Amino acid sequence: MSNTVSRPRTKVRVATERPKLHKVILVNDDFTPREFVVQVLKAEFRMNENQAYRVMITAHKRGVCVVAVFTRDVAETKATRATDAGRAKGYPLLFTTEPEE
Ligand code: TYC
Repeated sequence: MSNTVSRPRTKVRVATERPKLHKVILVNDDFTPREFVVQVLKAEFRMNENQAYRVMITAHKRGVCVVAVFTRDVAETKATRATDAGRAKGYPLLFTTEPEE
C-alpha cells in the first residue's frame, strides 16, 4: 500500500545487555538412588553434601528443582554431562535446561 511504511524488524540492543541465563532443572524419577543424585550434584555442580541433599530432596518431593543458572552453553553442557552420568549407571536421571525470563 502507498501509505504503508516499512520499518526495520531488528530490535536495537544496547551493548551492555547481558546474555540470558538458563536454569538447569533436576527432574525426579522413581528409580535413581537418592545418594547417587547427591553424588552427581556434588561432582557436576560443585555443591557440598548439604546443598546437594537439599536440591535432591526438593526434586524428590516436588517433582523438579532448579539446580543453578548459567549461560546457555554451560547450562546445556552440565545438564548433558549430569544426565549421562546417570545413564552410564542405567538410571533414568534427567537434567533439563530452560531460559530465565
Ligand atoms: N525419587 C528417587 C528415589 O526415591 C530419588 C530421586 C530424587 C531421583 C531426585 C531423582 O531428581 C531426582 N530413589
